Amino acid sequence: MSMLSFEEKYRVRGGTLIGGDLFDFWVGQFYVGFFGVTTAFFSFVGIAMILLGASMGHTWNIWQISIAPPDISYGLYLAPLSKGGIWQIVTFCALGAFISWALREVEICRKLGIGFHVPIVFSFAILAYFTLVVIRPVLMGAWGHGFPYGILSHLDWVSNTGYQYLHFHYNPAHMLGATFLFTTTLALSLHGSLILSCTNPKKGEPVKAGEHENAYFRDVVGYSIGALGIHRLGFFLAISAVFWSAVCIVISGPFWTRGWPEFWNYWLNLPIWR
Ligand code: UQ1
Repeated sequence: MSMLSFEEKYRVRGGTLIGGDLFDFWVGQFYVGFFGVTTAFFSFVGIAMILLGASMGHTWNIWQISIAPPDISYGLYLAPLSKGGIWQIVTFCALGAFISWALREVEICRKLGIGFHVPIVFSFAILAYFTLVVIRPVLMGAWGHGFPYGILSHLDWVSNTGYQYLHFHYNPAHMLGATFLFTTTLALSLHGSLILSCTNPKKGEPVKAGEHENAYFRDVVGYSIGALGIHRLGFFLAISAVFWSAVCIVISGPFWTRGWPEFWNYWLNLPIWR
């Protein structure tokens, strides 16, 4: 892999959060660090537990393998390995690996002297998972409210949980989450196509830059948000999508137990109509 011009200055010691110089080294092109070691450890143990859980199941069909959480009757206690305990260990390892990865990103940001935008946005993704398997189950009083780890089984869980509230599209936070999700894909498609169009001009023509990018959007919609602005907009849209998705599921159960369409009866019940 080619060396970037600033790599000499970036590949230096320091910037670590923990462990000092002990893990401050690279394996090939990959920075290790204390959190690289913990990421590897949690990933190894977590995947080993998934394989153990799969071996105790009734199928090796990749679509049907599933590691289920404990029965609701176990509440917030630890369950035997074969009765959801594996799910609990996998959940712990997954969070250990995700958080380690985010902290490794922080160490790399510190070495590069850049902002912490990447680990901050990634922590929103971790928050979404944490909401589903820890915050909501704890608020509802049982680990059994977490979702099962399987390709089809987690889809069944989403479908069943949605129908439990009759129609999730009437959940106001779900509306915001879905709208931000679609707007994120719109913004990224506009941005990705604009950058590709400027960096791949007709054969023989020079690569275009900022002026052309601004001119294109001023001509087509009368406004250009700018090269830095589009990334700030993407950052905002992406974390908003994840944030409202987390809100939409955490309020379903702990805050609202009936069908979501019924929620809007509050409007008809306002005293102003009497
Ligand atoms: C934009 O205005 C812009 O500035 C030049 C970009 O920068 C590279 C973009 O990628 C995009 C997509 C836009 C257009 C965005 C809006 C909100 C008009």
